[in-house]
Amino acid sequence: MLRAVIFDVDGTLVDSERDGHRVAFNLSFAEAGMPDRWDVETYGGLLAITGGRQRLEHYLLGRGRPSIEATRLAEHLHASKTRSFTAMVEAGTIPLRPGVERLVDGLAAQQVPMFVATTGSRDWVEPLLRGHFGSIFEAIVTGSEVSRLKPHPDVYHRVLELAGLTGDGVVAIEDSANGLHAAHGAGLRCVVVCNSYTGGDELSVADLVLDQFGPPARRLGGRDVPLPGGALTAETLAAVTA
Ligand code: XBP
Ligand code: MG
Repeated sequence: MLRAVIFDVDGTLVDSERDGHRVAFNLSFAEAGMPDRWDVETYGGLLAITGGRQRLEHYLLGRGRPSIEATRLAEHLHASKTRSFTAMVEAGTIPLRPGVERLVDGLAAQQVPMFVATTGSRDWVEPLLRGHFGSIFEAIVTGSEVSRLKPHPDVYHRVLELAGLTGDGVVAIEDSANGLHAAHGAGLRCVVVCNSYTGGDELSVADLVLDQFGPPARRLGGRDVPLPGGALTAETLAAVTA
């Protein structure tokens, strides 16, 4: 029985990394007068480090910055990056992945409780989710509220605590190996809908792996029409918990 669904954000609900976060990080380098720029391939490698501030610190240490300087500079750059990315969110430039709205609407129609567990910062997570979904999520836990980020399960444990649930009948929807390990670490089933950055991740322990959510809903006379095979639906998620 499907008791709840917990969504990841970056790479899952939204394809936000290549043309969103990466661009915001490069704006923060430019604003600081630094020559560094993360191209698409470099950023893909850095995504192994979860947390934008931690990703910056890792990069700066790797470029030979002394530890204290790397920590201080990462904090400064990440604050700037978060302002830029929040502005991108508020300008409506971070769209949902195709098929996400259909799945969320389908779960809402069946009164399946939905939650969010993300590594991203609350500053931008809130306006992003509010802008796309209103107040449909019963609880949202972000990287701002936990000390250990994915692949640690802390963010999922926090959601389960707020929801008053155990892992039984709860499915996480993720996009990456880091997210998969966090969800499994919290005792959840996990469906991975990978993307151009995470298709090469080691995902063999996932309960289901897809490369897309399926097409957007097709409405005929104001109601959804059945979709061709391969679309992720509430029924698929219920089958994963069986
Ligand atoms: C993905 C992350 C985040 C984003 C950047 O989070 O690791 O750090 O890349 O956002 P998830 P911040 O897939 O768990 O949603 O700069 O705010 O960390
Ligand atoms: Mg993700």
